[in-house]
Amino acid sequence: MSTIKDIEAQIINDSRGMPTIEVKIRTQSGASGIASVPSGTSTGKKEATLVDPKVGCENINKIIAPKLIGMDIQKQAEIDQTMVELDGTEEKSQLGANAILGVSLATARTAANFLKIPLYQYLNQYFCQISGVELKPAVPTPMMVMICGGKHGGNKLCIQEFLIISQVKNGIKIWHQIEKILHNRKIQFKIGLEGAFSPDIVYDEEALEIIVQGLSEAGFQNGHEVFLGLDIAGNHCHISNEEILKLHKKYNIFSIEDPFGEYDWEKFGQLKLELEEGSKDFLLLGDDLFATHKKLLQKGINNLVANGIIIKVNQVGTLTETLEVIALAKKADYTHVVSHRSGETNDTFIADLAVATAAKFIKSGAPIPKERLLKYQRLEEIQREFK
Ligand code: 2PG
Ligand code: MG
Repeated sequence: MSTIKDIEAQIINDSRGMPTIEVKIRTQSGASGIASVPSGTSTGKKEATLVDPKVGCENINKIIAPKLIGMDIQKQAEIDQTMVELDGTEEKSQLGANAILGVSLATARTAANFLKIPLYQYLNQYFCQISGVELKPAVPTPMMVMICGGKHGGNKLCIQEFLIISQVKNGIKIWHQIEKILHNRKIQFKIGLEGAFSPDIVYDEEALEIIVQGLSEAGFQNGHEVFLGLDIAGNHCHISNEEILKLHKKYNIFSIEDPFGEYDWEKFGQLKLELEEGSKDFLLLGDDLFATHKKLLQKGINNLVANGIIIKVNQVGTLTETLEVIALAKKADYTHVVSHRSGETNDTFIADLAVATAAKFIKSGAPIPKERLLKYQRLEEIQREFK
């Protein structure tokens, strides 16, 4: 056993140049661990509340730390529960979900360091305990955004993310190929928040055509080694059911995230029924719809609105609650996709989380910017350990 000796929070900058929280925990035994907190740009209303990071740091240093010092670092459930109770609100608005999450993630990393085991192994053990099911860790397939629009792109495209689902090395090849196509077609572009191209084009279909051309020129076939995905981010981009089905058929799109707004349960259910009528395999993901929240996921399961869920640690605010949501998803046969946020740090925690829970997929941006690539590299490192 090793007890918490001190907890220290400080401000760091995220990939958008915005302040966020980093937490360091030390134990009596000398073990330590650091974690930092991501945050979103196209956030939903159901997400737990983030406080100003400065206030969050003060809350950690002055309110949370004194409560947790002396607790056993391996008692993740008790530590998370103590913070939830200390906060006392449904949406973690008192202390801030960002403050609570920083401590929660740093706790797990410190415990893994204390035990001298990889983080994914520690998380896997805790997940098995929570879910009551034995599960072997497994490395997920990346979903990498190639072209962006909406709140991430600052351009005229409505759909937020045009993704390819494949191995990282394939993603890098395709990314470079798309860059060539944009140059050849003389399309101006910027780079969006997650390292994808934000081209100066108007039609979502044109973005899909560029991606399909890019992957075929890079030597791949859509639907074989490489699959396509969309995050419509339906809170901000309004597309009809018919249009989505048309894109799904025409471009052989495998994964569709947030096709509608976060309260459009019925539209999700309707689309799912229609996708099921087609012959193709599909993944219909709820992100802002579920907000990594157990009650919302249960509602989705009861109403047959999707077959997958995006998992974002900061939507709920503790590791324990995150793992509970994943356990529920697995029980209902939902595919869970562990996801980054548009505002990221160099912390690779989500890579270990995805492996620990044997997520089929991980969404961590284009495989180019450092804060995204680090997560994919962590997956490759784990993959080598498995061999
Ligand atoms: C999303 C995420 C990540 P944000 O909508 O899925 O890509 O974006 O972090 O801005 O909410
Ligand atoms: Mg999303």
